[in-house]
Amino acid sequence: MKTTVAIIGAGVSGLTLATFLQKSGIPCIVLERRDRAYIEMRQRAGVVDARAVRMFEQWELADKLLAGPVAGTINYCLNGSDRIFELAGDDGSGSRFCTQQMLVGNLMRELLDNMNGDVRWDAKDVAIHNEEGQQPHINYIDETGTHEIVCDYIAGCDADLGVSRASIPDGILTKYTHEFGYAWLAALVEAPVTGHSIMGVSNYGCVAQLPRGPLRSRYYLQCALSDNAQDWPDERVWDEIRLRLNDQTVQNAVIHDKFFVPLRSVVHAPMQYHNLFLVGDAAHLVPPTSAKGMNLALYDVDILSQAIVRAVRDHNIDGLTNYSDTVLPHIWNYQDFAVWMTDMMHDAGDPAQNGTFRQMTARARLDNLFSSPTAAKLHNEYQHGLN
Ligand code: RFL
Repeated sequence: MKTTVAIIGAGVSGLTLATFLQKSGIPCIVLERRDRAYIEMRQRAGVVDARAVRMFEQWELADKLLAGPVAGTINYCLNGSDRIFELAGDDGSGSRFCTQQMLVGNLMRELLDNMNGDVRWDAKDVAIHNEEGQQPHINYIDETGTHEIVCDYIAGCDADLGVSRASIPDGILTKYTHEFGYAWLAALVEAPVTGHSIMGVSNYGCVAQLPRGPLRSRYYLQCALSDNAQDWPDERVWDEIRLRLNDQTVQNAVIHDKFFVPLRSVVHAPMQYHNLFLVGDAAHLVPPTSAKGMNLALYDVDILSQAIVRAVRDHNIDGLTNYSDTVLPHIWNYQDFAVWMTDMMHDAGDPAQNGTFRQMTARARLDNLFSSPTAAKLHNEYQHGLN
């Protein structure tokens, strides 16, 4: 089997890239190790930033793919005292509340039902062959047997633990990483956000509540890296939410799932090797405090899809040659933003001999967002998505 682009991974980046290529008339095949039902129910991000909204608009896909209202405000409350930050632009444009699950479901319908796209679910043992001077090809196994796909380009959209980055020989990539030293407990609850989305700072650690559709929300609570499910029975989750929001009126609700996310930042560079291009979480991770992981993945897709279209249609490979150099400055800007947000929102664990030095500088930074129009403007630019 021959195609132009083999895409490894049918997450948000793989499906978006496939949709853009298919719309451009460029043949591609997506290989996904899980089944469609699993991908459709995976719940993660909740906001598509304004830059990504514009990207979908340019492809005339925004109306089909994005649902949900503009994210107009965020409550950076401090020990329960409201501090409402205005996010939306003067013209009402801005980031949109649209869960990753909804975007992925809509992409699948657009790609498979409307565009006749080719996604191979349950593709196991994907092996990438990307040696210099040879035609790239991919082998995989499914229930019908062993298959080979010969292609011109490979997009590694298979996240941090996938095979794409792992296929690059040792010594080519540099890994840059930062561990924050604490984690988030993420709890999906049967209760909507009733007012503003909350990113709360408190003397007991960070607390966040973000919408996940009209009936549900996800709470995030700062916790220790070593914490596990036994440490956090449902009753404790609700007690901590009430404590950190300083609001005893918050009612317990059904908790659908709980999991732990260690907060860390990672960049692997360069983001390409011969004809393989790394996209999204395969190349970089940001802590979810920044709410940018999915949006950075969409940024990579934007740059890569344009480069592939130019290479195939105009035989101009400059965009592909420069893919990594084009994308990485944006990624580093957002790594900086993520560190800034994460340090500001959390109790970073001051050593006893320092008093609460880091906590105090974090609070000063938060105050600045509400006292300095310049700081607020810069924050808004990052939230909307830098060009
Ligand atoms: P995905 O979406 O994880 O998709 C990767 C796909 O690759 C498949 N795969 C393979 N397929 C074939 N062969 C293999 N060997 C394979 N190995 C893996 C997987 O099955 C999967 O289908 O990666 P992608 O496309 O790079 O997208 C990245 C985003 O999903 C991620 O950055 C965001 O979810 C991060 N994130 C958030 N981002 C935001 O922009 N805003 C948020 O509010 C936000 N909240 C979050 C988040 C991530 C979280 N977790 C779970 C870390 C909240 C949380 C809790």
